Amino acid sequence: MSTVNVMAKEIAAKIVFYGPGLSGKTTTLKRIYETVKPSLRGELMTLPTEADRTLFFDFLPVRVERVGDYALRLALYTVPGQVFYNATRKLVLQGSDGVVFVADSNPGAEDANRESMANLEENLAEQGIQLDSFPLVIQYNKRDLKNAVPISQMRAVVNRRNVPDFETVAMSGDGVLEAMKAMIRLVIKDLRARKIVPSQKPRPSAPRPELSRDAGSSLESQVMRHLVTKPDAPAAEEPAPVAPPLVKPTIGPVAALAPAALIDQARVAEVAFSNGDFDGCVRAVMETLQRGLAFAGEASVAHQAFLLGLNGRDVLDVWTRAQRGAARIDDASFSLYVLSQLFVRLTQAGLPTPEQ
Ligand SMILES: Nc1nc2c(ncn2[C@@H]2O[C@H](COP(=O)(O)OP(=O)(O)OP(=O)(O)O)[C@@H](O)[C@H]2O)c(=O)[nH]1
Ligand SMILES: [Mg+2]
Repeated sequence: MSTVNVMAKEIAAKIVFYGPGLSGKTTTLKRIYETVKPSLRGELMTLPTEADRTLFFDFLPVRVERVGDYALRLALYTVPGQVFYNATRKLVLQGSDGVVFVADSNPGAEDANRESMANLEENLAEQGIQLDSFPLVIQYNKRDLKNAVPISQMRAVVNRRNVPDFETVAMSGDGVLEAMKAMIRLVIKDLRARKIVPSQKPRPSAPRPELSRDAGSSLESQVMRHLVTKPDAPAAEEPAPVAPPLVKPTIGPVAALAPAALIDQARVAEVAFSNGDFDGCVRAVMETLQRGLAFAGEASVAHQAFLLGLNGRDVLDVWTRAQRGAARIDDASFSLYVLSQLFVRLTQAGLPTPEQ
């Protein structure tokens, strides 16, 4: 869910890469990570199994320096494509502002593409969202395959809505940024239509901008100038201003979402995770959860979770995993995920208040 901090003039939007198993979602995110200026990106967090399949989700925070008067912060997620991870897909999809659907051009993947698109539609509908009016972009990935399914056939299977679509080769990065660019444009348009972001007002003192195809394209070029590093791109007319780093390198994606009062504790959990100390990670998450939930007021943990709109079963699950000990990587990653949810809920609730 997009959040707008009017005081800080910052918009945060969540974009999810969706699609069948092995279609190239994680590879796409890795290419984006490599392309974005280091000063504008956070850590890429991936949680693969031994066979390199996404277990829970991948996450990459990216900061686009300016959209009009606002700084745009994007949280890019991939879902696990394997059919039996639907519960995880639903969780990751919650509160998303746009979806990049990564379809597989492999001839054997036609059914999987169709089923994954239907699954997206169904999971969004459960959240009260109609795909017809939701920002959606399609990548036809693996176009390098000699026997790639013809585009017209791919379109017939996954693009009945005629949304912007792109041929991509995530392995080399071909087309990936074009798709991302279209996604950003649609998300911003949608945020404006929903009046979450104010429309760009003309500035009387500013020189008249050159005519562009539409309002979005000038915005888009502004966004991309700040976002992308292309080694072979011609030099920009004026040097892009140096942006402050999104997060200090020592802060990972979970701590980056934390309110200031909880950043250090969240970092303890993240550092434990990256050191393979999964027990320590789950314990640190539990302590941080307790402190964070306390911002909801004096009440039982269940009531605090309820007030913040957190799933009580998830909170209980973290508790159980912490008590049980001998935590594994999935215990730790699940705990970090629940902690991220808490941070998002706290931000939405405006907690902690300055007095706290
Ligand atoms: N030929 C070709 N292979 C690709 C391309 N993109 C990804 N792959 C390969 O496809 C396989 C799966 O890629 P991933 O990015 O892990 O796929 P995924 O969609 O994240 O898969 P899940 O996490 O299981 O849902 C890997 O072996 C990639 O190297 C591409 O554009 N062309
Ligand atoms: Mg993956």
